[in-house]
Amino acid sequence: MKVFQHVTDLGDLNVALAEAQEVKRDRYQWQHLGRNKTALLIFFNNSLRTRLSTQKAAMNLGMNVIVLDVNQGAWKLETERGVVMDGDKSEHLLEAIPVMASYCDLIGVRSFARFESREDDYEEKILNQFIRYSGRPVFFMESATVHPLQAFADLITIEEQTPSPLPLKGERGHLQDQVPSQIHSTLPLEGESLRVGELCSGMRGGGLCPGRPIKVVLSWAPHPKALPQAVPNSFAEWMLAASQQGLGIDFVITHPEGYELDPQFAAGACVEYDQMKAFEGADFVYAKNWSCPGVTRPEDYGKVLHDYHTMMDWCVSARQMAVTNDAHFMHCLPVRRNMIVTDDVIESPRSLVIPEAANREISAQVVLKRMLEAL
Ligand code: AN0
Ligand code: CP
Repeated sequence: MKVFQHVTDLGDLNVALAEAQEVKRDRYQWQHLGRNKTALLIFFNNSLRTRLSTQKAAMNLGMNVIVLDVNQGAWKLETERGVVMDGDKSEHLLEAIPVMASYCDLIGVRSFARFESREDDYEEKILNQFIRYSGRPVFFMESATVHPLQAFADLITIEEQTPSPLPLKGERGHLQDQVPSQIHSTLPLEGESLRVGELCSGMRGGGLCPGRPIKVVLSWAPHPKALPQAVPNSFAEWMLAASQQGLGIDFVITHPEGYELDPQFAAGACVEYDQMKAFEGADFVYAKNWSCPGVTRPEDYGKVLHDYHTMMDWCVSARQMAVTNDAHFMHCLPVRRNMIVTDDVIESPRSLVIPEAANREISAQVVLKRMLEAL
């Protein structure tokens, strides 16, 4: 693997999920792969989980790790070509990238959306320069539009928390032998594809039953500041891919009008503007704030569309969770309590925020392992 950006970079998700479980069984069994190899982790933005979990994953593989916080101690970097550099930026990305690449074997980059230009953000102007000019494998640690290490960890978490693991292709016969209460999910027969969005028309009542996919709901929630779309973009992309690969997931997105996600990530998803309706019968609720993606309102790209005080109904609380199928609560963290989710929901036994964060080490290790194997 030379680039880790999209779900397609990982190939078959059943294989990747099995590899994640193999990592969990013994995460130190590939130390030889990383011997005398160096991972460089470059942060243009803050991080707690990505920084620690990716560093830990690299160390599990026997790698050396260098972490650079560009805004703390490095020269301020110019990213535009053709600029007369008479301002506060002392170095250009076009020199910095090959220099940094000369000290390492793999490069991870975090560079959030800047909200200055939708075109620049959605063209991944910064990360694409790393891919083009570093000559090294590059993995995205949250870029302007995607956060694939998070989405992979989320998928691992959903699979683990589904009582009967999401079945592999061809296991339907095996599932039919089980008693209904053991079965939490199923998938189409070989050759059938799951129709994403069918849930909108035919929602089941409570109780798990054989022959039905699990229902995963991505819900917008209020936040005082403009946040990127990277996390919901990737979550949508990965849930839809999992669905299309037959992992038995019905995926629904709920948000106020104006927050429609870019079709390159969310096309085919069922969108329900009524949050309570979307939550009915959900098995997993994934909360996240995002700013206006500029799809239905191009002029509002990167904006918070309403005063958050008027949107507090969207904060995930016991009221919404009551209509779910005893759903698990998920969030990528960091989370603002009593904005995105109430204290009682995030502290409840159904909350997965800690195992989800722990799985960041696993998703990163699968990705780094594949990159080392391809060196
Ligand atoms: C970032 C975001 O929403 O993209 C990182 C989340 C992993 N969150 C904040 O900036 C608070
Ligand atoms: N979820 C996540 O990426 O967290 P950090 O921003 O702390 O890395």
